[in-house]
Amino acid sequence: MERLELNETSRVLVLTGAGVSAESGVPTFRGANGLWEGHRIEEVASPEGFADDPTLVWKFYGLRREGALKVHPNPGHLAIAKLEERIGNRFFLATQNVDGLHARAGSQRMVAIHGELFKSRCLSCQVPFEDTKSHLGEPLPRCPKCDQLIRPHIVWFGEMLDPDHLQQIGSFIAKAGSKLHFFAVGTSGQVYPAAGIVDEVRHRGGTAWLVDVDPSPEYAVRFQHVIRGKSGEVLPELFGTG
Ligand code: BV8
Ligand code: ZN
Repeated sequence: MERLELNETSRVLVLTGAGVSAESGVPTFRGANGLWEGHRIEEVASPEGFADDPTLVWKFYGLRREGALKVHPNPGHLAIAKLEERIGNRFFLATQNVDGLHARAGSQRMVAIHGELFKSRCLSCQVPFEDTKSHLGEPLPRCPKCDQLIRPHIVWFGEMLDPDHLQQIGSFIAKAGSKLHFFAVGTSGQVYPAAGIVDEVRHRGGTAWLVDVDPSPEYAVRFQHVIRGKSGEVLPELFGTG
């Protein structure tokens, strides 16, 4: 397998998707071919879906909360956290995953660009709070202050990502320029704006690597290096943190 040669000016940006949690036992979206119990994920993970049927949407997230509480970080998560430990502020991680496994593996310099499964927020108060409850089989959760519905603190399809997250990613790429090594790990590159990060990296002269057990061709063509394999096996070797 190709080796990553880092020197003391190299900077590393990692983007992870559902594939990096697959070896922890968390199902991927493509694996479910975009369906959950016969519903299209885009329908369930959307503000319209929540407005139409908040009970169904809470069932989707409540079951995922229960599942995510039972899983643990895998060697792929750990290799990413170890690389951060080694190069400090020359490292940054953007994850599309909401399962919290990167933080549990020790990652700190990171943004969860599609939200966090174990946080909820009131539709009108808007302040996110820690919430590990599945709310399954209970009445819909309501805000103790204003009695408005509570929703998962997740970025749904059709919703804006946190501009601060995008700003942190953009400035990391701009500052790194040609010194940047960008790794997209376990993502099919279908969801924007995350899927567009590789184009920004290339535009700035960075080097792009894709690590995926089954790379999607229309995404892979945008990378200089494509490594086919499981992230839990590839990353410890590639990052030399095995
Ligand atoms: C926005 C939270 C705009 C939910 C997620 C038409 C209609 C409506 C919207 C759009 C449209 N066209 C484009 C859009 C925009 C839309 C989008 O891109 N849609 C796609 C489907 C076309 N994007 C949005 O809506 C975003 N917001 O654009 O706002 C806007 C602008 C102005 C004003 C207002 C709004 C918001 C996107 C965020 C959606 N939320 N997550 C939840 O998780 O419950 S997305 C969700 O799906 C995940 O977070 C993730 O991002 C995505 C799934 O992608 P992956 O992570 O890549 O997972 P996948 O299963 O696809 O792939 C896994 C890969 O791993 C595979 O390649 C597999 O081979 C590999 N793998 C498996 N095992 C392993 C492995 N690799 C290595 N090792 C292994 N062991
Ligand atoms: Zn409230």
